[in-house]
Amino acid sequence: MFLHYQPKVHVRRQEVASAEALLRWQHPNHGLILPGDFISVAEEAGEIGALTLWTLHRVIEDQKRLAAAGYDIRLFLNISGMLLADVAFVAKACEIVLGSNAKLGFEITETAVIRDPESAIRHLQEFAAIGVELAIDDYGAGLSSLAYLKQLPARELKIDKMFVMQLTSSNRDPLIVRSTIDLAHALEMEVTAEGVETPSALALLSVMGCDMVQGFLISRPMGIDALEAFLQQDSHLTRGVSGQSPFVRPESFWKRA
Ligand code: G
Ligand code: MN
Repeated sequence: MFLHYQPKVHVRRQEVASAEALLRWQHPNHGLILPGDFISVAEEAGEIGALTLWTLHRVIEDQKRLAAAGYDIRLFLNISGMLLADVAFVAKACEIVLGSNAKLGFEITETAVIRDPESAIRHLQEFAAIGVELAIDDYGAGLSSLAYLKQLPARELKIDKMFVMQLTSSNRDPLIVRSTIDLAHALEMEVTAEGVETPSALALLSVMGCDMVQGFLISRPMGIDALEAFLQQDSHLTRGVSGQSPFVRPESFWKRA
């Protein structure tokens, strides 16, 4: 198992705001396996807690390494909904986070909260209280949980990529995305669009007031070395004489693509 990181870029500030850790499994026979194909297996086998704590340790090491290199960005990891009801996991995770002094965030899918809202909300408040920023992941993909949304101590709402990937080719998705952005802002949350793959989607999201974007247009998930190089390149470009940010590419770039 190893981690890849995918940056989230702040649209107005034109800078990398944070990055999300994504677990990958390099299997000797089956090749690269993505979390969608093994997380549920780990959950069923009762191994998800141990796997997530392992990930947490790795992410803390990587966050410290980036901070030491001058890029003290927050690193997010995905937390399975199952673990939000697990008292032992929450206690251990809090202990590790408190001892780490690293800038961290947890991404939580909304469906996770619906299963056992009371303990989930209480545990999320414990994480928030020790400085872990919370993001609601894959918003819109599960059952709607507007009733819980307002109770969660989350600072960020991530719109599921299924709405973003068809943004400029569908009639309804732009309406859903725009109203979700407005809803999140009304609840004083920042909005991230995942699955941003085209310049036209980025342009539309920017006009709609979306705060952050993540997707193949900006970067594919990459190893920690590549992330550090990406951040280095980004800081040079944003400080550059032209004042041009790497995310604003010349017209010729899009014509090629
Ligand atoms: O559930 P979650 O949103 O954490 O899933 C992230 C997954 O989506 C990762 O495995 C990542 O490789 C994939 N992903 C990230 N950006 C894009 C994108 O722009 N398009 C598509 N199709 N997949 C993406
Ligand atoms: Mn996620």
